[in-house]
Amino acid sequence: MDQDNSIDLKALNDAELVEQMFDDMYDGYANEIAEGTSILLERGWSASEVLTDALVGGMDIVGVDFRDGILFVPEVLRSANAMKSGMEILRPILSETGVEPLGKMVVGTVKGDIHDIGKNLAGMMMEGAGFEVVDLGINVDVDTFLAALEEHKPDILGMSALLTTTMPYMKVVIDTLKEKGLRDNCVVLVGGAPLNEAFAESIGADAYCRDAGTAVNIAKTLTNQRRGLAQPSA
Ligand code: B1M
Repeated sequence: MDQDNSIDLKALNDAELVEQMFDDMYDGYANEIAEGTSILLERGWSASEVLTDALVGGMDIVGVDFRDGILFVPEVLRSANAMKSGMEILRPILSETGVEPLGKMVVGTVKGDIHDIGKNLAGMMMEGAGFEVVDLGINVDVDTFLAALEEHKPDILGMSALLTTTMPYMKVVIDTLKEKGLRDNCVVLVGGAPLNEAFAESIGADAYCRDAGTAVNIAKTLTNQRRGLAQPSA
């Protein structure tokens, strides 16, 4: 399927290879992204360097042309698929942990929103840091979130939204938790490109996570704080 792409990726130096991966991400060449990811790892790049500098960098370029109407949904889906092929190789490395779970997170992309790359990344990084992660997927409604909180009793509820039209749904979930007296049972973390700290605060979340690494740091801090506090049961 990646017919004309006869470039020998191994023959390229690091900078050329990353540049080529940007092109391959743009063109949605999943096999080439997987190969490029493996080559960079073999050359000693860390998983997070490959992720940030090659994969996310490539997706940023796709995002700009999507915004400007140069790329459309089918093409961007192919790029997303290519990105996932690289992420699958990084997943075991990012998720590697030998320690006892630090806590549990239930995470999902909110109702109306099908973007899942960032949510998946945050999940992988959390697993890598030693958290158990229950991923509810995309387009998750409030009832599904509530059922998962009841079933898994997580320390953290993570929500992701990439659209300005879906981010208000996070407030629907938090308000429902409040109405049912469940809000204090877990830390609520929110993430996604259109959010910011002020928004997180305004909807009653505990914190906004700018990126997956930030999510890990905040999750550790807030779960430790919670455990340090004497929890009056229920
Ligand atoms: Co969409 N899309 N998209 N899209 N898409 C954006 C978000 C957009 C900014 C593009 C643009 O115009 N430049 C724009 C939103 C504009 C807005 O609302 N202001 C947009 C639009 C408009 C749409 C559609 C409406 C287009 C249409 O149909 N006309 C449509 C909506 C569908 C829907 O959801 N109902 C749509 C569809 C799609 C695709 C299906 C084609 C595809 C998604 C495929 C998939 O995810 N499986 C897609 C993609 C790929 C994008 C862009 C190009 C890339 C998003 C991405 O994956 N980024 C995006 C443009 C952009 O952001 N550059 C765009 C990489 C990812 C690693 O970053 O998700 O921000 P991010 O995650 C980060 C942090 O935000 C944070 O950590 C992550 C890692 O560091 N984080 C969390 C995220 N979630 C977290 C949860 C946490 C913690 C941290 O919990 C604890």
